[in-house]
Amino acid sequence: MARKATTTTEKTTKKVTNKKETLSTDYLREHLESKLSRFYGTTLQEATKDQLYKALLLAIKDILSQKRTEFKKNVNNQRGKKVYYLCMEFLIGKSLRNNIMNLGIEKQYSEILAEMGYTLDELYDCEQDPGLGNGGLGRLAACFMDALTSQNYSGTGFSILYEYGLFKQKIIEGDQVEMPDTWMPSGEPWLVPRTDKTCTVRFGGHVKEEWVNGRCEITHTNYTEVQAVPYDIMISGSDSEAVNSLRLWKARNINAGFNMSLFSQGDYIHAMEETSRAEIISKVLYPADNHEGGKLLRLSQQYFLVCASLQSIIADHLRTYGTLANFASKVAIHINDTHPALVVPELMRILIDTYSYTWENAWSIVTRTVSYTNHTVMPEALETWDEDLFRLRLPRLYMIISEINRRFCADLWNRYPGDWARITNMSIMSHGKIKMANLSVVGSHTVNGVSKLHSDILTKTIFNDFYVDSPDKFTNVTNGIAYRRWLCYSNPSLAKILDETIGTGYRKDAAQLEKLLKYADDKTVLEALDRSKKENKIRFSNYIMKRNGIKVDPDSVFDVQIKRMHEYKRQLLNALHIISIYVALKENPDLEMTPKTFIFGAKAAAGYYLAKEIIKLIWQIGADIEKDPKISQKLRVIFPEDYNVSLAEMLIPAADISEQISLAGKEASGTSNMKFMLNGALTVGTLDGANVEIAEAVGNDNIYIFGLTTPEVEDLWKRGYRASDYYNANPVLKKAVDALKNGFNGVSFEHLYNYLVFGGGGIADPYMCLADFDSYCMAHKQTEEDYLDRETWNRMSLVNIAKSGIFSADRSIRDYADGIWHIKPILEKNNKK
Ligand code: 26Q
Repeated sequence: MARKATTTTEKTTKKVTNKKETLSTDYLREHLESKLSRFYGTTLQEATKDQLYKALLLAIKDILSQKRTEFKKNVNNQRGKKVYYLCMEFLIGKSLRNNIMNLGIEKQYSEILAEMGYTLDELYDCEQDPGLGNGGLGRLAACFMDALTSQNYSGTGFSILYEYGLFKQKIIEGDQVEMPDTWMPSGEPWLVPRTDKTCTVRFGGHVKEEWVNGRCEITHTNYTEVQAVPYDIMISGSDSEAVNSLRLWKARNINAGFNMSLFSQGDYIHAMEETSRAEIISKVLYPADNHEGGKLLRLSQQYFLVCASLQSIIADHLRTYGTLANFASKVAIHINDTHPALVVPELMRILIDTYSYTWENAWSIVTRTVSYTNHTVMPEALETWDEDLFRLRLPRLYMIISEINRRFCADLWNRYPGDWARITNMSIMSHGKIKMANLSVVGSHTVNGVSKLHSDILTKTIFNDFYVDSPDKFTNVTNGIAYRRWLCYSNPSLAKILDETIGTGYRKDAAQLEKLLKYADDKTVLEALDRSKKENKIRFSNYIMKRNGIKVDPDSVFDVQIKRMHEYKRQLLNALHIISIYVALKENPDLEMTPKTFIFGAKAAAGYYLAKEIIKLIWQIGADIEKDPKISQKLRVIFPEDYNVSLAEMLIPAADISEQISLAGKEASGTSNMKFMLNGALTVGTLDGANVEIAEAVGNDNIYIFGLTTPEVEDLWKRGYRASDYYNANPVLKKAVDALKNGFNGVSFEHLYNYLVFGGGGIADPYMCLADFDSYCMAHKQTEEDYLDRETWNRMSLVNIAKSGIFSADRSIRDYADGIWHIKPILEKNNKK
């Protein structure tokens, strides 16, 4: 179906509007042709797939950019309050499909590409997955940008343009090997460089305070300056007027690449060194997750993000209002975990040193502007900085934090005289460390946890003293997910069933998913769900064969655990259960069971030895089973390497069982639990994080809850946990744990055996896998029974889908907007309701 060649000059004179109805197939074809001709000197007929991909991307960027101009006009006219979301990670995943779907123009593009013999899916495959985040926290930030934009809020994300995102994972004979992630070539076209908005960030040097005419003048000398260059990614919303930006900062040497004076003196090496020193700040994402780093470069990254973002926020505010007097009523700054907590002292510095505010007035602005989300209660993940290191790198901020702390402690002393324990616990600086969580609480007007249980634990444990002091500061906002991405776009077969059964209203309003409950006894709908799951399992099997060369049987039960590898998430408990099945099958190869495929996806922080050992264990169990043709008919374990957002998008729709098995009290929320539920998988989980709310929503008949509760864990911990008691009391468990000594596929895991039973140096089995083993196995037994009754299983699956609406990020964002940021959606110019 060849079409006539077009001319090679850009023909687009027509303005792209933000109205969907004007984006006709003919118009978009012409628009795409103009991109091909202008940038590649080619035509639709002659373009290669790669040229088509790039031209399509440019076309979408054009549409977004026009929409963005319109939206910005409305934002400025309405002078509403704006929110700025600061986060060291934004795990956005691929953008092309999401933008096309959000803009509602997939049908038009499918038609155009079909004329060329291509499908949209083929072009989506050209995009790489940018890994600008580690896991849950970064993905949450991305889901929140989507929800903000889809609901017409004005919000900007700020982060770092890491040249290398999270490492690519290779697994070689069970060993994780980290490879650099060069995401830029295919991701770069989304970036809009805003070199006109470049600013500078200062590190180190000496600070002098001088009293001149009754005010304290600050002079900062001998500092090093680094440029921060912004690159914007436009964020589309679904069926909305808004286009927001994610602004990513790239570090650049102040001499724009090279010190010419050193260069002309022939000192090439030093000229290069100077450049790399500055630019190293945005080189690479720290691959830690729920684990403290404490490295100087990480501190530099945090300050770099904060300093550049605040300059951008203030410049924007001054452009509109010409004053900072109304700053707190027009600006909300949110810090996602403590990583951007330097916003508090940095905003103080700017207000006092640059704009001559008094301490009291500056503090009032800061504490009315900043809010903070905590994502963990685990002590090893709570950031602290060594005071000496901090003072050298950020001398002025050190002075300001000291003064914040001095005033704060003096106030505490007035109100709790003599209560040293309380004051030490609440102070921002103690024992030579700066405690970032305390700085965040003190400098924010609101602090929230990310699930009901987590928010409750915060006020009862790590922030209890703060809570007693100011209870109104603390609140909960349960996490949510961009459900259109995680259902409508990544699971089209389920979306089609929903469209046909309950209408399309749920695509705008997730609460309408509940309409599905009416069909809980409708055999046609239940069977359609069953077929859709099967289709997705086949789709995943084909995908994983192509991606990793792994063969899976779509007729087996898909039991999935995908998340960062961490002791507290207890992939080891899952492994012990698999070993127990394996042992049973070895004893009786004719044992009747529905074939099961256990699927894992996980990266371990590069320096986290135990996590890497657990990857190896699971991989070797899988390899060992493969050697037995009979057993591997019934039991398989696969560990596809390099788990990322794109893999999740294929795997979650195909899952039958969702493993959410962290030790109660440890997982702040979890968000994959919500994605699985939305896609009809049934949860085997502990009462931890958002699992508690999932159980509440679906009822105990539609979820497999097992294990100790948070108070039981605490109680057992206090009484003295002895893993060996469980080991000795349960022969099935004992056999599974003992099997670690002989190992799998010729590799012994005796150290893991020791870790579980004796504890090498520390307490044995610190995350209580052995205590929960028995009830975990019982939960699994129940799933096996229920799975055989297809109607019951499908009904449970239906209830999970129907009840997942509350876990939409749209709801989370409305909670933040109404309860914390106090912002309102931007109304269309002619639609002021
Ligand atoms: C800290 C210091 C130095 C280097 C790295 C870090 C660091 C980096 C990332 C510490 C923590 C993180 C990420 C934490 C995270 O992803 N937490 C998860 O957040 C999700 C969203 O709220 C929750 O659903 C998960 O329960 C929580 O584990």
